[in-house]
Parts: sequence; C-alpha cells; structure tokens
Amino acid sequence: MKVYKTTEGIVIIANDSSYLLKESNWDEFINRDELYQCIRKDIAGLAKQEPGFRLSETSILPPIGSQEVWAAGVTYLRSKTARMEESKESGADTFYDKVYDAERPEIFFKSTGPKVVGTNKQVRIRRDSTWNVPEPELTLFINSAGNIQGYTVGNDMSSRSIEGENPLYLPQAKTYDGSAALGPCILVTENAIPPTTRISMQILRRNVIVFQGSVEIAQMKRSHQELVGYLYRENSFISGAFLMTGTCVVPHNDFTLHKDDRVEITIDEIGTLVNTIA
Ligand code: DO4
Ligand code: MG
Repeated sequence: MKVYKTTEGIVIIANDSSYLLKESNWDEFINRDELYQCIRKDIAGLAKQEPGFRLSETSILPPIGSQEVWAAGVTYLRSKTARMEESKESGADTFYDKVYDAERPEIFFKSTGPKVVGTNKQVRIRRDSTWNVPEPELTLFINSAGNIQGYTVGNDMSSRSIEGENPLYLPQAKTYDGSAALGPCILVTENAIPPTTRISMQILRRNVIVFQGSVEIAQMKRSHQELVGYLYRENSFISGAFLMTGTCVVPHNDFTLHKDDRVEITIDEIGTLVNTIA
C-alpha cells in the first residue's frame, strides 16, 4: 500500500481504494511496528473515497516529518568506480576502494526532515560547485525500534567537484539547501521489497532526454539490514529515520546538471519522484 502525506491529511491507497486520515500526526502514524498490519486495521474502519478520487499532484508533500535523513555510500560497484575516477587527482581514490570492501559501510548525515524537498519541487546545485549530479536511491523508512517499515524514492543531490577535490569535503558536497528530495509516497509492504526492484532515472533538458539509466537493487553489495544495523549502532531516532541506500546510476564524467533540467526517478511499485533544478 502507498501512504502519501498531503495538504489534506494522510492519504492511503490500498487495493485500488483510497482513504483519507484528516487529523493524524505523521510522525506517530508512521513510527509503528508492523506498520503494514496497523494501517490495514486503520483503514478497516474508514470510509473509502469516491471511486473517482484522484490525488492532486500539488497537494503531495514530502513523506517525512521530524525524521533525519541519512545516506549510505559506495554500496554499488558503479559508485565506487565513478568516485575513484573523480578523486584520482587528489590521491583519495583508494578510500573508495577500501570502503567498498570494508566491513563497516560508509554512512553520512544528509538532511533534517523539514529541509527535504518533495516531488514536483525544485532541488538545487551549489553555486560554488562546477560538477553536479542527482543520485537516484532506494530510501528506507526505519521506525524507532530499528525495523524497516517502508520504502520511498530518494534523490541524493551531489557536488562531484567538491567531493572529488577532497573526501573531507563530503558534508559540503552532500548537505546544503535543496540537496535532498524524497517522494512521492512511502510504499508500506508486508514483506521486504524484492531484489528485482528496478531504479530508473532520466534527465530532460528542454524536453530532450540527456541521460537515462536503470539498475536492479540486487546489484547492491550490502543488505538493507546491514546498513540499518550500522545506522542504529550508538544512535537513536525517536520518530524513526530515513536511509538512502546509495547510487548505481551515474551519468558519464562530462555530464553536469543545468538549471531547469528535469530529473525523474522511478522505482518499481513506489512511483516517480520529479524534481527540477533551481
Ligand atoms: O562517498 C561518497 C558518497 C557516496 C554516495 O552518495 C553513493 O554512493 O550514493
Ligand atoms: Mg548517494
């Protein structure tokens, strides 16, 4: 089932029927154990929306409240090789090689909840950066007990010029206004998302596709559980947390985003996160 945070309240779409919860608190609603079963019970007592009900695109908010967003890095071979290329000159390429094979994954802080951008809104490139890309990433919603309860689409906007100059600049390459997008909804499932799930991204410039790529999440080096285990080690999240799981779709090295480019990231069963570049 899909859960949307909207200007009208929480909208749940399950088995082709839609339900609206007007007064619910988002953080309390999503931060539950066995969320799928809980929502099944919630909607059992609710009236269905009219059969013609359509969610208005403009009412959709980012599916996040007070949670923090964290991100895992170098979880796919393609991310490792791209980063080794961009940081070769600085001599930092071996760090990416090492972290790909290390027991401890790379995990970094990405955004606070209120700073996250939703679908159909603008993301940004830094003014002091010359090489910029979106990173399409399956993003986990994990409750405060440390259990994965749902999935959304994430865009980990990144400055490759700043990260490539020195890996210690990673927080500046990754965390700035308009650098994190999530949406359009949270997919809440009874079982873990299948490894055949596909992440696709296309970038359009003046309505022409300038980049297109796609990958199955089965290519990821680490398991979701392993990443969550490290994120929740010595860290507590009272309303849960979001974790971007890393990118595998990386445009060629001479590609950089331009103002007004349109980035469309689609993940099977979840939907499409659309952002334009401010
Ligand atoms: O190592 C830097 C960031 C990696 C990342 O964001 C990714 O692999 O998706
Ligand atoms: Mg990333």
